[in-house]
Amino acid sequence: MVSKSKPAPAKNASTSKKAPETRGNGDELHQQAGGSHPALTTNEGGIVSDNQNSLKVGERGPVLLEDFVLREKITHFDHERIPERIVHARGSAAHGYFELTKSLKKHTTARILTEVGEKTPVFVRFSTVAGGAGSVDTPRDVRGFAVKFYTKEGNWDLVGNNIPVFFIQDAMKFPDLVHAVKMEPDRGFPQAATAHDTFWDFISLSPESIHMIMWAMSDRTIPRSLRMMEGFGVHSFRLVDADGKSTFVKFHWRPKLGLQSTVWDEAVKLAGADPDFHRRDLFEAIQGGQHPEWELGVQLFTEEDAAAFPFDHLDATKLIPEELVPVKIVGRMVLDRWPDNFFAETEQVAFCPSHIVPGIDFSNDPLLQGRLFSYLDTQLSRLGSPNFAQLPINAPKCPFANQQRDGHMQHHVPKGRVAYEPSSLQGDSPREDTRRGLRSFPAQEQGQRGRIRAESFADHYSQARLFFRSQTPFEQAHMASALVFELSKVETPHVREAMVGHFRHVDETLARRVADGLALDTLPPAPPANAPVIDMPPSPALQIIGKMKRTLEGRTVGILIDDGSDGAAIAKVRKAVESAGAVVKIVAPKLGGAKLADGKRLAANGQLAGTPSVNFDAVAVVLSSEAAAKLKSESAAIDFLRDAFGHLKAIALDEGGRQLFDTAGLVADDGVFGTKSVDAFVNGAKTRYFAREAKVRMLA
Ligand code: HDE
Repeated sequence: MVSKSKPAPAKNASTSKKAPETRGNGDELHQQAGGSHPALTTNEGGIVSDNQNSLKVGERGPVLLEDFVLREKITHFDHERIPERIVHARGSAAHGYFELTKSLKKHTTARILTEVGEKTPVFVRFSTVAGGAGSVDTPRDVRGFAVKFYTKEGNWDLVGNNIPVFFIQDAMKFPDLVHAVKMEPDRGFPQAATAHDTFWDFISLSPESIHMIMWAMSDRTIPRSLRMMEGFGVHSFRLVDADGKSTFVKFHWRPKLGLQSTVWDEAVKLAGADPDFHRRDLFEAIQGGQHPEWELGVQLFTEEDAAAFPFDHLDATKLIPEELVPVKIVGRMVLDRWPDNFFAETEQVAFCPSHIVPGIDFSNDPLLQGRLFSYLDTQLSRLGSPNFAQLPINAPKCPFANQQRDGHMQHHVPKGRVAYEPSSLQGDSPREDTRRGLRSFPAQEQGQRGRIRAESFADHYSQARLFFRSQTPFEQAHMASALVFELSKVETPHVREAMVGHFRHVDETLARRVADGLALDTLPPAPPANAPVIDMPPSPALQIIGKMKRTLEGRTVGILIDDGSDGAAIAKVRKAVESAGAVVKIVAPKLGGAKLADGKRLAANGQLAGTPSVNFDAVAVVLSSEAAAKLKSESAAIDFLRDAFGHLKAIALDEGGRQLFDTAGLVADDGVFGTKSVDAFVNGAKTRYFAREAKVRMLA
């Protein structure tokens, strides 16, 4: 006999406090008999009597085609996926608000930049670039940083990255760049990685990419958390004031928690330990009330200022050093609400750099100009209809009206006869407004038509040199090692050699370190440079280590315990860590926790085998001698300490912890503390121990 019994209704697992949407009027007819759950219905509202069994002839007979309930359910399921983004497919997003702290009234009419204290809702999506939607969170990759401001004057999308420059100067090259970085078309790998032949082949033949390559090989592309990244609008935009005067602007986001990155070995291990590391981190921070926050900064400059720069600001492979044009902080952005539904919001959000508001305008950056076309175009294939703007996540939160009509999935039901303009038949049909409307800056443009690359875009190496020479020695070593790692995955010798040739223009010592790491006997020749390479004064603002904040805020400390651990020592560490603004997670061989020395059981947040120390910013190990002896033969416990040490983290140890530390063959340094000196540990955990690195790995 086939069972017709129904499983108990699952508890609503939604994180939202709102009641699940009932889609319908929720009238008495549609209440489940005798319960508080709404009745399960078809899309047409018909109440479903059996959601477990399809309609059959007899118990073991064929299923009937007339089972429209089954067909509707399966058909909908078959069409659940939409095309993932061609780039930036893997992303995580959150809601929040932007608040202006300093008015830019002198420069723009855009209300969002003139009304101090006004809060504007935002939706922010962070992403990796190269991998598919299901790829891991921690590959070496640029991160997208896209902000949709729902302003009172319409939506403004600032679609940026966590790096202030880009690989190419002209949109014409974008499909080539992306084809080169994505998995190779004949073999279908590697996923989410630049470390392969086609990427480096393209780069070796595109010297304009070398500056961006310096950034991509720095620790900027292996961030510790999405909450600890900077963001950049990249291109120059224009601010336009009430008199029509324009000022150029570059936008910057500064994380309140400071910049922080992982080390490469940690990023690689995180990919296995938690493929969703960044998404989970953002989710847990927001759900836990630690709302991530950024400052908005602007670099403002005039056409005349720009003429004096030793580079062209319209070239997206160049940045404007802060020493040349300071970054003024004008606002703050807080992310305080996780989306209710991943697909409806994070997947369906459609960012377009062409979405601006009056008072903001574009520059002639040829990369930006290409983007103004691309994003609208891609939404049509991704979301399937020009009506994507009507989706709740995309719709403006200010009034909007026009004569655009119909199309797939039209949600609006416009009233009246008039769907055109000019018209005289309907008093309430929308009209243009020359006073308040979007206006383009009336720049004078002239010149010869042609497929031309500006002379002023010719210098590809000076800013690459500026970036490399501005880094601390630790960061330079990470960059050289990243290059050796990446190029060691390249099978074609001439591609590796061509890259080393380019580095000779950046910095001869860098080229030598990479050549040495690849075991090249001679330094390949440098290719001819199109323009003389100039030395600019180093810019410490380009470092990460220099911009790390000494803080434990927003960080996580893991405490490894087992049966017999000292409860008082654990409590002391927890208290000190929590009062420094960090979260504590207990790790034990068994999830149910451990029976402490005082007989009480302490539950764990993670089982040791599945919770390695890469999950944490610092660790404490509190163990009885017996447990330490037992864990000597548990590689997860040994690796817990070895990795924490190797990833340059602070470590606190009690007696038993110290025994395990010795078993792991580690030698204490100034980043290793006793659990008795909790304050020293908490203070020490606010940073990483870069000087330790020379003891744990051979860097290029
Ligand atoms: Fe994008 N980019 N891009 N890009 N980009 C897309 O739009 C494109 C560029 C950036 O979270 C696509 O909706 C071209 C620079 C972010 O939904 C696509 C060019 C910067 C996101 C597209 C660039 C970015 C995208 C893919 C060269 C930093 C994710 C799906 C002219 C300033 C937005 C989509 C999100 C997404 C095209 C270069 C940032 C195909 C043609 C430079 C953050 O339209």
